[in-house]
Amino acid sequence: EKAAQMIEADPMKLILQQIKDVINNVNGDSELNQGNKKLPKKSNESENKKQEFVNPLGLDFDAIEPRASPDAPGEMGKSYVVHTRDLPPVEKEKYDKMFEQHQFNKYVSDKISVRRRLPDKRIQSCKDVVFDKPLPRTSIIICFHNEAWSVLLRTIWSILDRSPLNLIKEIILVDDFSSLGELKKPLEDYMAQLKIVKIVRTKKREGLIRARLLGYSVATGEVLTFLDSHCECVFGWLEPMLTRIAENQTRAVAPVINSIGHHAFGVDQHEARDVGIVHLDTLSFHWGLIPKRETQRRTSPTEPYRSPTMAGGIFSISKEYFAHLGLYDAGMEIWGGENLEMSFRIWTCGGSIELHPCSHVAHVFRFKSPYNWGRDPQLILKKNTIRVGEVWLDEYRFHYYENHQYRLGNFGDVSERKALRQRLQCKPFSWYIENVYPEMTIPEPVLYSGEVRNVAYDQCLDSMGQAPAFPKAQPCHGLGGNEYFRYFKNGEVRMKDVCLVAREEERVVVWNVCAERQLRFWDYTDDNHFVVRGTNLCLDVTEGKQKLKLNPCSSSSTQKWTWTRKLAD
Ligand code: UD2
Ligand code: MN
Repeated sequence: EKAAQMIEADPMKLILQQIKDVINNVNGDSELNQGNKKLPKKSNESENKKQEFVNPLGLDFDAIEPRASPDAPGEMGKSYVVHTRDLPPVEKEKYDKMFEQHQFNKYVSDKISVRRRLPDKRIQSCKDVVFDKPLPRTSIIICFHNEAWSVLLRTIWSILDRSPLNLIKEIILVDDFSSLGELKKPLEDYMAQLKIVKIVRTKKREGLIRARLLGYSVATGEVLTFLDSHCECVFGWLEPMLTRIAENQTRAVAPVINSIGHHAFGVDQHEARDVGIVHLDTLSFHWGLIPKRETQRRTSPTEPYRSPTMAGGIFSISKEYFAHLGLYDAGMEIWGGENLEMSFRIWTCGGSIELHPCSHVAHVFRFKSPYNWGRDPQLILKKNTIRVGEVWLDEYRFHYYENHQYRLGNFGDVSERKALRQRLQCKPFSWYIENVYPEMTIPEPVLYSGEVRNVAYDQCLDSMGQAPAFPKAQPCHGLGGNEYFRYFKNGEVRMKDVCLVAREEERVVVWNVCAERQLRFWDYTDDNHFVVRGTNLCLDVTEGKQKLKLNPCSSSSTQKWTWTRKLAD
């Protein structure tokens, strides 16, 4: 109550201070760091021995929102196809406009009941599990920015209709500064009927990361469960996640994320088939096949998979553990990066991420972000991602930085997050690679990168354009581009898949797609020479200070080249 009032007064500032305090009190000696602390058993308030769907709210849901008939559009998760050619022009215009606005078919969603039924396609052994132990109660936190009414409501009804309500402490809707009118008073009026839903609103656009922190600050359940605002929970989704956390508080548990088609809203209910992974060169999240070692480790079909990363939107975590780990990085904006930050943090600081094969939640995946980011999305994502790299990746961050030619831009202050990592005594990223994600593809190490500057003439190696090209020495322009190179541990001077190649016969160099049987390996010596490996030829500049030649190696400074930066030995 009190917290809610403070939020009214001065939202983010107070929250962030509160959050700072939590983070500053985090330390690595806690029992939680031992990795096997159970959630304290609370009173029988959270007993859920009965698995019938009692409605502790005493509400008549059907009076609030009657269900549609079984043959109505979209029932049982079926697709509902609308052919725009059959629509009158006015309708067609509406259809297109809504699609453009949400990047999914709102027109179709509006035709489907917000309480549509879904089939239960879980594997039989999941259906057979009996949950007879008391489980902790969860706060469900859903952040949204201008979400479509029918889609948001369907998310909420899918929780109400398919979860044991005695396990839900509250549903917290965090409105991240939406402008749509229906998400204001009408949403409040509607949700007031449901009693279990709280609405909090940011006072300016905060982005999903700080919006979640606002949700956290008002949550009162023992467990937090995050959901996107365009999800449909499948029967039995919640209990398996809560069970894992009740057994061990350091587990973050995610469901199998099924997809809701963004055109026809059909629900595809595939079984668990992939885990979350990460690509180092782009520092981006991907789905990857379940590693063999993991399938072999599991002893039962209902056992969760350990996942190196999480997709980010849908998971449960103990509230105490979430705080112990340092919540989220409040310096991240709008979207992206927080899921990897969370993943590395959980694993290296003593916890684990699991993907539960018995828990299913469907989510509308889109090709394009529908909402306004305020600034260039690429820059925002880059900022968030660099914060992840700076704090968690040690020397492995350079693979990502190389991709941006080290133009990191202003990524803010990360000292507090680094201090957090210290206090929690988290393991190095190399430990994560070895123990959590040994299948990770590690790009060839880069030893040097940047400009290659000739000592005699103060000119820069320039590829002179796209391959194939004849490189030259040119005035250094400092813009990267054709004057940005990398020297790899294997001896290649390369950008992406293009190599600096020696032609021994003609004594020249060319810029060409890397291929077998090329003279493309160089030894960069302590005295700054590029020697064509296995020869006595060195990269040299002659004639007009521009033309590159291969000459017998000598002490001439025309054969000496320096790099902008040294990254490793
Ligand atoms: C995925 C995650 C998402 C988040 C994101 C990386 C799933 C299913 N989804 O992208 O949760 O981890 O990766 O950051 O794993 N939102 C706001 N304010 C904003 C922007 C978004 O409240 O400024 C809300 C939005 O309405 C939605 C949620 O945050 O409910 C996630 O955004 P999204 O659906 O665009 O992200 P998604 O699914 O592409
Ligand atoms: Mn989403």
